[in-house]
Amino acid sequence: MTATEPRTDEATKVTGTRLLRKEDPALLTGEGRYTDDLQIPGALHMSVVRSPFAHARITSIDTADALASPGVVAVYTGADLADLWADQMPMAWQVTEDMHNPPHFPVTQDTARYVGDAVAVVLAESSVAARDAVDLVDVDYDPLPAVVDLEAALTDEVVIHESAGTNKAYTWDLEIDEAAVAKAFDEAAHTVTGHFVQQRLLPMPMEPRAVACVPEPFGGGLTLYSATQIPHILKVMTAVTLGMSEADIRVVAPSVGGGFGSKLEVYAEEMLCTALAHKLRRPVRWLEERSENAQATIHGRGQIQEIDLAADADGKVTGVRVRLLADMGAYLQLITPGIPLLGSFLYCGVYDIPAFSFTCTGVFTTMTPTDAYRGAGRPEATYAIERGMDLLAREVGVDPAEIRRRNYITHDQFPYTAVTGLEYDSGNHESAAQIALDMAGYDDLRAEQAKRREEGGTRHLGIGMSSYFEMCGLAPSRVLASLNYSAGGWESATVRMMPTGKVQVVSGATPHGQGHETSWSMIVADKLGVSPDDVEVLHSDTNTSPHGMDTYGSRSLPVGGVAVALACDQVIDKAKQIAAHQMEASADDLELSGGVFTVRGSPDKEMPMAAVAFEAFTAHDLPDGVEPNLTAQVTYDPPNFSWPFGTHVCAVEVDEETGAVEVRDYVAVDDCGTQINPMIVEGQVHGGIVQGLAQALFEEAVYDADGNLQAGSLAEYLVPAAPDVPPMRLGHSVTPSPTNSLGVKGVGEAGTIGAASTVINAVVDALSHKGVTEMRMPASPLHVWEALQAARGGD
Ligand code: MCN
Repeated sequence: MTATEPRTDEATKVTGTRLLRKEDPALLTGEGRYTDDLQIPGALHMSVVRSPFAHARITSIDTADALASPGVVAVYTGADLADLWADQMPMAWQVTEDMHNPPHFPVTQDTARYVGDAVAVVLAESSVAARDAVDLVDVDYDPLPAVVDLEAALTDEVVIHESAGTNKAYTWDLEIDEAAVAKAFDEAAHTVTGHFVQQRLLPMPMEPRAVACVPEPFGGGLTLYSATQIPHILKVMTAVTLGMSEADIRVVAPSVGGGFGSKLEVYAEEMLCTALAHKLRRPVRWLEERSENAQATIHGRGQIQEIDLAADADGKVTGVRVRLLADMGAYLQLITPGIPLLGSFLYCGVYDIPAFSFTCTGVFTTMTPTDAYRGAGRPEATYAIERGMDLLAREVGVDPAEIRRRNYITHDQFPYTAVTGLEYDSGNHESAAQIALDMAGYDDLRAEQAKRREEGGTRHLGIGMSSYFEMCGLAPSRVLASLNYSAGGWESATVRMMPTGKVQVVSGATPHGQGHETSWSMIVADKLGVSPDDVEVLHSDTNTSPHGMDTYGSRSLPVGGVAVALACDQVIDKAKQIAAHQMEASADDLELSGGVFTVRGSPDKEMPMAAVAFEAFTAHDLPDGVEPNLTAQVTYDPPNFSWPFGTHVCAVEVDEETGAVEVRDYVAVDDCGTQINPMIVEGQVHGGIVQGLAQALFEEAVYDADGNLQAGSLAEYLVPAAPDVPPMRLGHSVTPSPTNSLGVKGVGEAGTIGAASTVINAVVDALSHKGVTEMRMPASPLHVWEALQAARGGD
C-alpha cells in the first residue's frame, strides 16, 4: 500500500493489531547504531580512576607514571578540573526545603565516598592505553569507616558529608490526617505489621553506558552522544553544569540498548567527556566496562519498609501507616530523593482505604548512589501493601483473594479520589482479579495444596496473588511542581504530511527498546489514513526534536503518543479547510474516512489527504488566511496521571530440603486501557515480569561491612537467564482512560510492579503451614532456609 492509495474502511484499522516492530530488522541484523559504534576520527579515549575504598580521604595523587605511559595525553585529578564546573552535578528533586544535597562533582577532590567514586581521569589515544594508565595513577588513601547499614548511618557516628553534618538527607511526610489514622488503629479489630527489605538491585541494561562528545568544526558547539533515556533533560543539565549556552550543545541518543531507569540520569562521565572535549577541542569518548556498570551506574531500590494495617472485624482495611528508610547511597543523583515519594501515593494499593500516613527518611551511605529502576518507588509500594494484605488475610482467617475482594475500590467508584488526594481515572479491579484467578485455576490450586498438605512431603505448593495500580504518565506539570520536582510533565509532537502524502513525526519521547516508531506510526496511520510504512518517526536528537521530556515513568504513550494523535487532529483540521476550499464545499460537510475527504450529500466529490498535502505544499490555491504545508506541533500536558492496573497470580513449588523455588505457572492480567499494539504491550509485560521475578528470586547487590560490592559481576549477580524464566500466561482487560483521546494508559513498568509481591506471596504461602510468615528477597535457597529456621525457632 502506498500513501496515494488510501485505506478506505475500518477493517484496515492498524491500532489494536500485532504489527511487527519497525525497529527490529535493523536491531536484529546488527544494524543498530550504538554510541560506541560511532567512527570518530581523532577521538581521545577516557578512562576513570575509581576508588577501591568505600570511604577514604585522598591524601595525594601522583600522575607522573601514568602521564609517561605510551599514548597518554592527559591525566586530571578532581582539583585539576574544578574550574570546569559552573555548578555541581544536577539534582532535580528538592523534596524538602531543608534537604541536604551535599557537594557532588564529576571527580571528587578530597574524599572518596563509595567504591567506584571517580578520583581522576586519563585521556589517551586508545582505550587500551587509557585503561592501562589508570593502573599507574598512584593515589594515597587514608581509609575511613564505611557506612552500609541504614539504621547505623542514622546514628551519625561516621558522617559521610561533612558539609551536611549528618547522614540524614531529609525526612518527608505525606501529611493527611494523623488523627484519622490514630483513630483507625485505636478502633481496629485487627492490626498487622510488615517489615520488608527492598534489596539493592543493579539495573543491568545489555548496553552499558557509552558517551562521545564531538566539537563542531567551526564555532564553540558540541555534539554529545550518549546512551541515555533523556537527551533533552541532559542537554539542559549539561548547559547548567558546564555554564554553557544550550544553543552550543546538541545531544543525540543513538540506538540505546535498554536503560530500565538507569539511563534516566545525568552522569559524571557525560559531564567529563563534554567538558574535556570543550577544553581540548578534540572529541572525547568513554565506554563503560561491565564491572564499572555495577559500581558507577546507579542502583535501584534499597529501602527498608514498615507498614501497619488496621482493619475491622471483617478484614476491611480502615487505616495504613508507612515508615520508610531509603538508601540514597553516597550522593544524590538526578532524582534519587524523589524515588520513594513516587511510591508514597500507592501504599493504599487498589483498595478503598480512608486513613493513611507516610513518612520517609532518606539516608546517605557509602555505597553507589541509588535512583530510578523500573517502577521507581511503585513496585516497593505495591510489595508492601500486597504483602500486608496477605498478612491481614492470615490474621483475619480468610483467603487472600477474599480479603482483596472485600477491599477493592469498586468499578462504580471511579473516578475515585484517593485519601492521598490523587484521582484515579478508571479501573475495574474485581474483574481483572477474577480473570487472573480463573486463568490460574485458583480454586483447583487451593484444593491441590490442601490435599498435598494432608499427604505431607517436603515439596510445597504455594499460591500468590497481587493486585496493583500504577501511577504512570508523569504527568501534569502542576502536580509535579507540587512535589518540588523541577521538570515538566508534558511531551511534544510535530506531525508533517509531506507533499507526496508520506508523514514525518518528530517526537520528544526517547525510545530505548519500547517500539515507539511502530506505535507512533500506527497512531498516525489510523488518524491520517496512510500506511504505517509511510510514517517516519524522528526522535532522540535535540536538533531535530528540540522540545521533549523524554522516556521514563511509562509516560511515552499516554503523554507523547497522545501528543502525536492531537497533532494529527490539527493536521486534519487544516486539511479539511483546504479540501473544502478545493471542492467548493463547507468544511462542516466534510467527512474523513480512510484518508479520503468526502462531502456529505455529494457522493461524486472526494479528495484524498495526500492530494490535500500537495495543494498545501504548492500553495497555489489556499483559502485566505491558511498557511502553506500540512504541519502541526503540539505540546501536551495531560490533566492527570494515567492509572493502569491489574492482578498477577502465580504458583510455586518450594523444596523444603534444598530451599529451591520453582515458579510453576505465572498469570498476569494487565489493563493499560486501549492497546495500540498488543504485541508490544505483551513484550513490555513479559520483560517487566522478569525484572520483578528477578528481584523476588535472584538478584541482590550485596555489600560487605567495608562497603565492597560482593556481587559486582555477572558471575555473582544472578540475572535470570532464559531457562530461569517460567512460563507466563497473559490476559488483559481494557478499561480506557477517560482523560486522553486515545483512552490509553502506560504499560512499561506494569509487569515489574506486580511481580515481586506475587512471587513472594506465593513462596510465603507455600511455607505458611510451617509457620513461615516472612521471606527476605531474593528468596534464594539460603533465605528460604533461614525463614524455615526462624519459623522452627532456630537461630
Ligand atoms: N503501548 C501500547 N498500548 C498501551 C500502552 C503501551 O501499545 N496501552 C506501547 C507503547 O506504544 C510503547 C510501549 O508500549 O511502544 C511502552 O509504552 P509506555 O508504557 O508509554 O512506556 P514508555 O515508552 O514511556 O517506556 C518507559 C518504560 C520504563 S519506565 C522502563 S524502566 C522500561 C520500559 O519502558 N525500560 C525498558 N520498557 C523497556 N523496554 C526495553 N526494551 N528497554 C528498557 O530499558
